[in-house]
Amino acid sequence: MEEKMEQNEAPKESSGNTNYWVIGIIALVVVVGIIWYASKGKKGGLYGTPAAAPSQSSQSATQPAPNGTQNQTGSAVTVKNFAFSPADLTVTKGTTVTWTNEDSVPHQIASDSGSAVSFTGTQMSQGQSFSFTFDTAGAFPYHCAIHPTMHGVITVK
Ligand SMILES: [Cu+2]
Repeated sequence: MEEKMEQNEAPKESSGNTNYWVIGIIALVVVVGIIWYASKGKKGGLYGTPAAAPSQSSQSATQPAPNGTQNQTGSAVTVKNFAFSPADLTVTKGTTVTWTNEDSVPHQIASDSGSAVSFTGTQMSQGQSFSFTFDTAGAFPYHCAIHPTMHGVITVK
């Protein structure tokens, strides 16, 4: 009987100690939280608006986004359904334009006879591509040598 009494009392004491620990830890967390929040508020007041610093990155977002994701430094034109997409592409000087044929029939990029820059590729089967780097500013019309009704323009600035 006496042993049972001792066993019952023991958990009571330990649980009492545990409660003190929990209260102490909670109090510590609250105090640290208040100090952290106060110091954060002070910094914001001293240094003004910290959100103004990283606004410079939005200025360089004028580059045309390529259709595909194959080449990072160039621009992509998709040849699909007997059409160029985009048919009118504007790039900066030095940009490599890559045409990729997604049709089951072959296509062939060919600059128009009046174009100041000549760029004519070989026949592209499905999945094949042709690349040309434009180093001269101007508007350069092209077509498909196999299907003369397909037209496109590369504008270099
Ligand atoms: Cu074609």
